[in-house]
Amino acid sequence: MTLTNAEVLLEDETTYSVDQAFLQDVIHGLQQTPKQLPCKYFYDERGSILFTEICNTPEYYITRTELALLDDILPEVANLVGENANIIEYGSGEGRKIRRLLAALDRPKSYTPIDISPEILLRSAIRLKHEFPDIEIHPVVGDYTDEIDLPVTLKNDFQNRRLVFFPGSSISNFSPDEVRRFLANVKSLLQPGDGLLLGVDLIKSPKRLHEAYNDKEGVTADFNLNILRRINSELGANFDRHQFEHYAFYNPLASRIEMHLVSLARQTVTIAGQTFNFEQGETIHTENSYKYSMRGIAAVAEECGFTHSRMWSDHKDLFSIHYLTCR
Ligand code: AVI
Repeated sequence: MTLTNAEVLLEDETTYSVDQAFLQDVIHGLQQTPKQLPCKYFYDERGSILFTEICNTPEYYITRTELALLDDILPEVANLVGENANIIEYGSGEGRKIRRLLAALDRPKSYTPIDISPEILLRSAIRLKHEFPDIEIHPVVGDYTDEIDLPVTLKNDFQNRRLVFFPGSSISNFSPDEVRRFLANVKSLLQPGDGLLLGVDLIKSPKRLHEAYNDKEGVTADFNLNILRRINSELGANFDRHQFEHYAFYNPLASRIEMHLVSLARQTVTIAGQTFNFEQGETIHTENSYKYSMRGIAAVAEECGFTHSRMWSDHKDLFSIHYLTCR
């Protein structure tokens, strides 16, 4: 069997066409000790639906707190951003937050959503064009962990301020090194004086955090286990998802929620002709979700070439939004 080919040979001699990057990341992750899988692979169609359901669970405070906070601060944000700004959003999603931002700003000139999924981009671009006919919309297909090539019209506009919008605390799922790389990538798109509006989840009671990642209905558990279903269906693997259990806990030393899948038995799994052995109790580390203090995120931003101009949090200090200005 060779991984350079677009097809892999299964045990029963049939061939299977796979996404090579996905296969290599899965094999590489499961060869590590402890085993791990990149959390970006949660988001196939079913995973994205489950994530939207997580956002609506009573325990997951992030989405509703950020939306309410954003509503409160929009007039101040509009003042900071000024008129005719070019808005760039990383990971555009279903668009609830950007709608509010675009409606609040003073005649924004353009909106550039960046997303890995062309379908999501197209859908949101059509809807937004309909709602905001005067705003230029320039969708860009791209992985926001990589460098982004902006549309030429935007590249050539040195006159109007750019604002990068990165809500939802998606920054939480980056390692400290990845955060620095990400901020450097954002900075490369900006001129001094341009802004970054960043949503960041805050350190809080471990109990509250634990509940948010262990909702009673088990939606987060389904979301976590869905990655095994995805590996089975897209890479022809044979994970038995009933032999794995969702396990999420707050690690206060690292200020992060860790999500794992724990093997409930000694078992062997085959993926594209390679076997992986699991001991009973062995885990696959599937996600980290880092929580920050206000001062912590301000320090990282300053270190990465931004001035920490303004920050807001809700009255319970659950969530924060930061306006960073490129130096
Ligand atoms: C997308 N991201 C900010 C979510 C988080 O809270 O880290 C992903 C998530 N994982 C489990 N629940 C939600």
